[in-house]
Amino acid sequence: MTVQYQFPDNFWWGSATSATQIEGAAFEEGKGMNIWDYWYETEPDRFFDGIGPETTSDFYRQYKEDIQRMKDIGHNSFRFSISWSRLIPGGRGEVNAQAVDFYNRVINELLKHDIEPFVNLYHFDMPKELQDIGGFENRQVVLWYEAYASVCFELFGDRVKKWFTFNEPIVPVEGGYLYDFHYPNIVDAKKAFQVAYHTMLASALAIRAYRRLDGQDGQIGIILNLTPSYPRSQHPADVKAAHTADLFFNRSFLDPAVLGEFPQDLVEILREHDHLPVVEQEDLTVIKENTVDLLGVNYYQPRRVKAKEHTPNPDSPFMPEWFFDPYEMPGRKMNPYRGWEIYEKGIYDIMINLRDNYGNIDSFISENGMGVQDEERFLKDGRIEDDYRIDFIKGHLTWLHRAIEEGCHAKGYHLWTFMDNWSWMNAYKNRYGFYSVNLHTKERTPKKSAYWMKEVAKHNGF
Ligand code: BGP
Repeated sequence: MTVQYQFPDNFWWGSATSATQIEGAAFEEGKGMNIWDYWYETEPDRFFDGIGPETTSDFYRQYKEDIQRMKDIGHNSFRFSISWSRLIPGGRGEVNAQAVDFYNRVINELLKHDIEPFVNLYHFDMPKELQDIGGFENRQVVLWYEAYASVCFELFGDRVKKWFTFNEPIVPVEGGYLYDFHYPNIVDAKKAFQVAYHTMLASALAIRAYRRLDGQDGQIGIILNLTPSYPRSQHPADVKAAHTADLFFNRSFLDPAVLGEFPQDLVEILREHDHLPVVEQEDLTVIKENTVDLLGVNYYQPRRVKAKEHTPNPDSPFMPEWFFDPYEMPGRKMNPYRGWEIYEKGIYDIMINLRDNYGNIDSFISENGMGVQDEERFLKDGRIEDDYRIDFIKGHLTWLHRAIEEGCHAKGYHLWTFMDNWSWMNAYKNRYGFYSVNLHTKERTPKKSAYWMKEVAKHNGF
């Protein structure tokens, strides 16, 4: 294989997953209930084909073989999340010994195969008991999260050296408090901003706890889904719309995580519309002093906007969409299954922005991937020929490579995801994995992209 795009030494090749989406054993071995288990139990019809989080690829039992499969395709790193409600069933209080044992076995197995564990503490899965008292709306839950994070560092931090406080903290805010696609499906912008703010406080408190503990010498960061915000035109009204969308959807989390403060323009907008969250003064010092070492970037699609066509009715509920309209750019390339735009250069624009405006912080692509419906259509001689996925990855890696050549500190690329897994509302509708999974037999089969990735990892490029 001739290598045209050579990546820096020790580049992280791997994939990302989350507990609820892969573990299974949702009601077993001492695990407590989280909001997904609960929502499925009470409203199963909300989920595609009525399939809930107890039907997964069963990583809980097959982790050993799966880690061998990771090794087979050249992974040197792998992200999974700890399920808060598995480790501490009620969200606070007693630790579940079976969970400790499970995560120890996973970590040790990864290390045995020279695959570095990247451990995320929270992937949309609030313990149900804590959601009942308001979830992250409630300041007390922030402190229980900090306690949970500390337990994880103490139990596993001797071997885990890459930690992440949250995956995509904006998603539970959007889904749960603004747009009604995640539990607790409330639509209330004031609550949304409170939850967002408390999440960033929780992240900073966990980082502080990590740094205060003896013997913790790894890196700690956060994983954000960044959606570069592009205006329809260079007309000042369009540019302003894109700037405001960027404030709400990217900088609201990126600035406090990396720079230690919230963007002043955003604070002004919220103040003007009486939507500032309740803040205790000393929190801002905690946030200032506990910024991340490492940033995971999940990149799927950009956000295209234009100036508002109609002034919003001041009596309607306050929403970020008061400041811009979505713009469907003619001719844009789409993933028709997921309905997301594919714009490879977005990955480069994100990296350049991090280089120029965020101190060129160490980062990596922590998720990028292509969900495809009815993938069995591409089955040939027992294997899914997912050339579209290879092209998708190549396109993004080409731009990532260029960003690195231009001095960006991008350290790795993780695909979403390792094997087809359960997804929040969509269950098994869209498949993303390097491995396909037969939901009935749980049998895993490498797709063409898995073989391709093996070569990429081996040559550290393509
Ligand atoms: C990200 C999440 C993942 C994953 C992925 C694909 O936002 O971090 O958990 O699910 O998106 O999205 P979906 O599964 O909704 O197609």
